[in-house]
Amino acid sequence: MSETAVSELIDRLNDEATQDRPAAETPDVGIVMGSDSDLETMMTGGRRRGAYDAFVDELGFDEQTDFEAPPAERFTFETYVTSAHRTPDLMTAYAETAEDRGLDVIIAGAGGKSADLPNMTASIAYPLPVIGVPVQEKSVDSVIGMPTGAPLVAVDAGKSFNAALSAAQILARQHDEIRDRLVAYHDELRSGVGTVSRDLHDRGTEAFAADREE
Ligand code: AIR
Repeated sequence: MSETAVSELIDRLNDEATQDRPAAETPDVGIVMGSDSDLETMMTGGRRRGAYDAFVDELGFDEQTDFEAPPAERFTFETYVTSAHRTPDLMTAYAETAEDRGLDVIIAGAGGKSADLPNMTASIAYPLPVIGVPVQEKSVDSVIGMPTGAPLVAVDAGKSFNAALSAAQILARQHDEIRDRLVAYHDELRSGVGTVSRDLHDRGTEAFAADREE
């Protein structure tokens, strides 16, 4: 990220924090990641589905790309890259302005052994809840190892899909519509297991596995 881009983003966040926009028009969830190399794990999964898939495909959220022009969908998230080590000032600005910008919860993901974006964001954005996503297995300790009095909730390595569900659970305490969407998602999940179980048993392993590989 060029120096100008970093300063512009910091100015933008600070400006947005002064706008006092109605809650329905600001992003409900802020997603930050340490690098765009985290994108697949954080958003669209690859081997596993990610936070983007959970929000957009399962819960009907939309991505808000312009703070001043919200999409028609009521519930939204926004996405930024900010590194605890390469751009500590941008990380700080994001966390400091999060509440005033109208966010209700942050999902923060980072990888490597010094995955400090989630824990630092949680400390600065406090009392806003932060859900940490260790991008890799080796990042788990640095994400979750917080001292007493400095809270952070976290999901297992790579499980950004679950981070999105957890964020929605927090929002659902205020919004019945999100609660209903979460329940509908869970009902679908249950019935999917039922269908698979019945097919596996009734068709037998060989036929079931052959169809799966196609
Ligand atoms: N990272 C970036 N800044 C601080 C940290 N810990 C993490 C990113 C990514 C990993 O370092 O979250 O998972 C490697 O980043 P990159 O950009 O070298 O691919």
